[in-house]
Amino acid sequence: MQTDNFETSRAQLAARVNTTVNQTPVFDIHTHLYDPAFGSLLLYGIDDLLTYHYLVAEVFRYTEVPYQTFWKLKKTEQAELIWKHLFLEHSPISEACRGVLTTLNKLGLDVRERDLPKIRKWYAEQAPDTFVTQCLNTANVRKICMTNSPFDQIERKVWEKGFTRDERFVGGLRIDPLLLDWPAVATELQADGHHVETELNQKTISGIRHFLTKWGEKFASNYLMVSLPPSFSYPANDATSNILDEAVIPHCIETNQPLALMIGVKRAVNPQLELAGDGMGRAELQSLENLCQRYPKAKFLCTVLAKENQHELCVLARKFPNLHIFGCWWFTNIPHVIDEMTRLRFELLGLSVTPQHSDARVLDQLIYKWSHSRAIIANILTEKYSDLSQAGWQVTDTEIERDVQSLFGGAFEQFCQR
Ligand code: RAT
Ligand code: ZN
Repeated sequence: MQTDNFETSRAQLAARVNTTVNQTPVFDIHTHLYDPAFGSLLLYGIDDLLTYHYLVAEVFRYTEVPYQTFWKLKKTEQAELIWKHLFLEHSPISEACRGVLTTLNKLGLDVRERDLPKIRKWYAEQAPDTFVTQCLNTANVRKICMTNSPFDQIERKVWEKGFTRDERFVGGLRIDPLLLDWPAVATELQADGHHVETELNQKTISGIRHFLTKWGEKFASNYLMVSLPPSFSYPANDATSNILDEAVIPHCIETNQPLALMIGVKRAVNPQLELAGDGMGRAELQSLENLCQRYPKAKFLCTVLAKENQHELCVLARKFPNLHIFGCWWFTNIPHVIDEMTRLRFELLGLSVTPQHSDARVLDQLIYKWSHSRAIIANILTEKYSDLSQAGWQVTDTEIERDVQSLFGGAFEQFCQR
């Protein structure tokens, strides 16, 4: 009898939590999506969904088509090859494959038919302007942070020309080449009108600061970001540490913007796979500890790629209020790892984290990435609230709403404003 009561109240609690998690709009703090004013840079539709680099890596598990031949194919032909191998010849159980199906299904398409031409036809009938809103509404996303790079020539042209911004798409300043490719990148800063030399002297540092100010203002950036290799080491006697100390961190403190460190990517492990060819490795988080300790006035956002680094990262965040951890990044964005990481974070940090971002590169991906993550987050939250009820603490609907808002962007916004 008592078990029955417990089951009933647990089911009711799960229903309340699910409703709130599904109805709370999210601020997606790291994506590769663009404001619709960027035109063709904002990818959407079935061919972009199918040629997502996560799926390109997977198709080469099955096909013997040479890399060069694949890259010479038109996007539609690549998509057909991926559809054939990953969806028709094998059941599409990987997370990236399943994501395509969740997306189509939630957009109202019948995936049972396995009919690619019909799916294409449906997409061709959608009006691009309303499709953006349809995707955001279906995914229940209120705001999206872009990844804006002053080193991307195509993107730069749009910024230089100017456009009316869609307020749902906010800026983020990406600086990988500045931190990882000095002095090669100095010529790009010079061409952009900044007085820098290859030597990191005072003149160069002020030129770099000028560059950061210019693009940060143009993008109205919310934060600065960089992806770093597992070998990232700080402090070190190298250009990366020097530029961090002299330019990037002072700029972040002065403009009250966090610096997002995404640590653990090994670029071009298989260059033939192009964008799909990056790998990963375990990072050495002592460097992050050194940064948080040396710069209590700077704010750091961090996500790490290796599963093995997640526990250590949570413990670091317990030590440093200037560190906010976010997202299940890239190879960790698979259900069993999201489940494990989210539990780890909640149990060590309570609600002072941003458990997920989408990393979407194709607009429609917002739908599956958030739907899959919401289900896992709701399940864990239910379990945690249920544990509290065993101690006599009954969470109210208002408290659930407050907590979910915080997880879905509220805590991040507060951290940025601090
Ligand atoms: O998840 C991805 O799509 C990766 O290719 C990367 O873009 C990564 O998220 C990054 O921002 O470096
Ligand atoms: Zn990314």
